[in-house]
Amino acid sequence: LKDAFSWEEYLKETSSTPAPPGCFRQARVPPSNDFKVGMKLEAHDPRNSTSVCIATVMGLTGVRLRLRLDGSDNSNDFWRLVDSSDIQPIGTCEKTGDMLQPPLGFRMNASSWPMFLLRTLNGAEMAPVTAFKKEPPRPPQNSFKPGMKLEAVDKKNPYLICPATIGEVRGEEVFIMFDGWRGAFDYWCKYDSRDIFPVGWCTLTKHSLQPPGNSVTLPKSLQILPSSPSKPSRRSMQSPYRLLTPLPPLPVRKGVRGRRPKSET
Ligand code: MLY
Repeated sequence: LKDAFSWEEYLKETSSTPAPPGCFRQARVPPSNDFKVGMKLEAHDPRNSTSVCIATVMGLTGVRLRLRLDGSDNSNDFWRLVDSSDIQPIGTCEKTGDMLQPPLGFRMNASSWPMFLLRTLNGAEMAPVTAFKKEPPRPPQNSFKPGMKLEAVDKKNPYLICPATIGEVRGEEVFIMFDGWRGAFDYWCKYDSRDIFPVGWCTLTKHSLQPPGNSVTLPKSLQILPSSPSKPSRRSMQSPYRLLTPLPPLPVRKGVRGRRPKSET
C-alpha cells in the first residue's frame, strides 16, 4: 500500500518551504462547519455574480460547502467556504431591498419563477445565521514569492485541493502551479483568492488533499524547448516526452488572463 501524502517528507524531498500563513486570505484558526446537507441559503450565482439566488447545500467537505442553485441542473455545482462573502442567510436579500433571481439557465419558463421560489422556500430548512462566518480580511499586500508551496483548489475539478507551488508573482496576481501535473491545471489568481490555502489547511479542516501528480518538472537548466510549437495532445501529455516540452507560465494579459494568446497580431 502506498503511503499517504506527507507535506513534511515532501518539503524535505523537494527542499522547498511553505508560503507563510500570513500571505493568505484565510482564517488563522479555521471556522467550524455548522451547515448540514439540505439546508438552504442565498448565494451569488457564480455564472452571474450580480444576481443572488437560492442554493441548497449538497455536501460538506472540510469547511467548504458543495452548493447547487435551486432551479438549476446538477451539472453546475460549486464550492464555497463557510466564511465566504458569496453566501448569506435567507432573508438577507429581502432586507436590502433586492430580489432573489432565478439562476442562469433556470430550467423552467421565466414566468414560473415566482411560484417556483415560493414552493422551494416553503417548509425549507434554512441555514442558521450562526453558520455563516465572517470573511477574513485580505492581507495588506501580495507577499508570495516564487517557489513557495501551498494547497490550492483545482479550478477544473473544484472539489479537489492539491499541493501547488507559486510559479510567478506579478502585482496583485500569483501563478499557481500544480505539482506533478505539467501545467495542465495551472492558473493565475489574485493573491487574496479564497481558493488558495497554507500548507496543512486540509489536515486542519479535515478536507482531503490530493497527492501531487507523477509528472516530474525538470529544473529550468535541463529543459529543452520544442523546435516547433505544437498543441500537446492528451496522448503526448502521457508520454515521457512531456518532460521535454515545458510550458512556461503565461504573462498576465488584460482580457485574456490565463489563456494562451492565439497570435500577437
Ligand atoms: N483525472 C482527472 C483529474 C486530474 C486532477 C488534477 N489535479 C489534481 C491537478 C484528469 O486527469 O484530468
